[in-house]
Amino acid sequence: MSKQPNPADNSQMAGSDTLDRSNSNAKLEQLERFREDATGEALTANTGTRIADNQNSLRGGERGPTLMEDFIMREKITHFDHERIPERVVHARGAGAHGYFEVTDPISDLSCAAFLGEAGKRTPVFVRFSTVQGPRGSADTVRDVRGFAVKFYTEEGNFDLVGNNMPVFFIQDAIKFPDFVHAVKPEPHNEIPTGASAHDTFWDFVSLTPESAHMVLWTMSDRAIPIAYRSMQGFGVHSFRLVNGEGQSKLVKFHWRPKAGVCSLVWDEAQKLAGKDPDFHRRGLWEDIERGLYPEWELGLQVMDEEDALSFGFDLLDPTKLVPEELVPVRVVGRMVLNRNPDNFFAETEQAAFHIGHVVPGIDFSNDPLLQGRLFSYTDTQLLRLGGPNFNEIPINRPLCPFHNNQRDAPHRQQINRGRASYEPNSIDGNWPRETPPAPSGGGYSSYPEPLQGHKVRVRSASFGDHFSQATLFWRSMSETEQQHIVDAYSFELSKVERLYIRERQVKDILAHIDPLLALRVAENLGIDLDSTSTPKMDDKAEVSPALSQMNLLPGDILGRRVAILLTPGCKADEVGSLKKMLEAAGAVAKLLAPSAAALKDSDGQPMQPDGSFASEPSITVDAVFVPGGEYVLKTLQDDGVAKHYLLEAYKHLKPLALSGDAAQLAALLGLEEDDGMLCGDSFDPLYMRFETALKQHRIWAREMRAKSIPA
Ligand code: HDE
Repeated sequence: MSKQPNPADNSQMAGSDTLDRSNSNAKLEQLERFREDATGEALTANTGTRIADNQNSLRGGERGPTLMEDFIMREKITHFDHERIPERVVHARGAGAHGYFEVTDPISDLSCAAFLGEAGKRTPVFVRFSTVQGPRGSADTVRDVRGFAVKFYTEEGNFDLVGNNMPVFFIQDAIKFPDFVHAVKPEPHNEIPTGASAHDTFWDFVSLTPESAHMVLWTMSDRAIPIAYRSMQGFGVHSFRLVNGEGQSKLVKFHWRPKAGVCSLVWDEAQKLAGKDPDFHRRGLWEDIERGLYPEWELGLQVMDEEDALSFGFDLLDPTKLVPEELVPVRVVGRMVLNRNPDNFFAETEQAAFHIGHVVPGIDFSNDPLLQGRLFSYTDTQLLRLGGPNFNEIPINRPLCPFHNNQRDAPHRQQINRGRASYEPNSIDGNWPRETPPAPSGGGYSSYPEPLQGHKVRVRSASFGDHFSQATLFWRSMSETEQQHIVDAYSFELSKVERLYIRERQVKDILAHIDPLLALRVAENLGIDLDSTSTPKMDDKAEVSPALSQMNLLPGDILGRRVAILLTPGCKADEVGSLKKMLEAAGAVAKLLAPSAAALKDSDGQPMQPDGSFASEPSITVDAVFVPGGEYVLKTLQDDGVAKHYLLEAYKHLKPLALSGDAAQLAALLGLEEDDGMLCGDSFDPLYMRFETALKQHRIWAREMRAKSIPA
């Protein structure tokens, strides 16, 4: 294979945010020679023969049969017939983007990984976000865990951090994964439901599997309905191992912290989006990157001594446990910016093959039994999905650093290996390619020499035995609003379970052990009798972890927020202009919407072209709504059912709404009570200031009770 430029050379990497994008992309393209652009090129067969007619197949006579001889038509249709590959068995639905990782606090004290060792060093990354349950064509906004998989193309090889947006998992041992996945997937007899866990087999399994209690609580929380990929935290989940140049090792948990804060949809909104814009998350990611509003995360580490593996009151090897940040603070070591959309979904996002076993010197594994099983699964699944063992040669998967070995042949081999010896040791080719001594002197990978002892057994360590304490911690750390959403989610999901004994088991055997009040509230909604003597007593002094509540993780700015500006004939041109300017200056996206997609005349008599209509860009696709004043604003909107629904729905979903000038009369008309986010005003500047403050809060939670009476 030809030598590629070293990806660790920062000058080659996706440039700084301020660099001209096309310039930095051109540099990357030098690295990625496999990208193809057919502009200006002739249409050819795969063998290069130029095609004269791509409209008609070869026929025996104008009205006669098509001839077998038509190699052009046959090649084209054969290729088409084979276009699909098996979708991922889990995480089938996803979207990806390119970007870079930059070190802010080098950690050579902890790891000899070169890509983490120097401040300012940049490494290209490809990230794929996904849902777990649904197939490739399913909706983005369903209640589910999100995959958060990052491939770092480091100078020492690829490192894949294949994580989720929740810090724990449903099971403790890989051998249970097929059971769990079979239970959550659509039911086998009718393949229903798509993209949902609200069905009997899922709740049957989890109610019989207490180790899932903590993670199920996370999936019933707002974390399972993120507003955007850019607003999700990411977690490596397992304890991994870092090894430094002296061979010293520490256990580590990886964290991604979003600059955009952690924000979620509300459930009604998530459900409606699944129908009106099933691509909501992938569209948001794509559009933000095209607009230059690059999603960004900090990479943080929680570092623990191996001797402390059991000293926190749980086992660091147990993937159903998190390490509270109040116990071990997160050390931020770098940042990741996504700044380039893929050129081709299939070639990049669909063919990306992540593997928890893709590591570089300085990063190693722990004995977490879930992690250990994953080390087998990911290569195995790619063999089927990508059709053989050469998937590392597919452009999106190949390292940007050189790679050479004696592996040969197999389907779809891309490399043409020169030389006579494909074994080692050899004397015919000078014994090349050769081993490298271990890091740090040589840089060869050597596994941490962890001492092992014990009998060959199939047992679960007793230190994995407490399934409820951390679920309780999570529940108690939630704000009242978040707790209410969790109660609503359990009640919704369990009410879809047909078998009443499964509902009851989940409430009595699981929820009651997390918190009696949680159990009581869900039981009440389901009409289940909970004998208070059967619910365990809880310790009232149970601890809380403020870092777990997303109410404490708001961004403090409005970057990337989408604001609908509802235009009406005669709307005030100066207000619309100022609003657009101020929102864009703050990094928000202003969407001009009108009763139809046609241009209308503003207060100056000038045509104003909307970006879309009230119907084409429904309120569920935006974060807030502003109605500028204008001569006909009241008349136009009060007679327009779609517009009224727009405002009512935005109000119901607790979004900031501003009604300026004459538009303010709509509030009384629609029964929208003024509050911290339902704002009316005659004077634009103060109204805008209040609006922006409300937008920073993301939702007006205090409105939630009142909004329940809104039918939209
Ligand atoms: Fe995965 N997982 N997983 N998983 N996983 C896959 O690999 C598996 C687990 C995660 O965007 C598969 O290429 C087993 C935990 C993500 O392409 C498969 C177990 C976490 C993605 C697989 C787990 C994950 C996958 C399916 C239990 C969070 C999508 C397609 C031992 C830390 C990656 C594929 C992408 C994908 C197996 C548990 C994250 C079948 C056996 C825990 C983000 O190999």
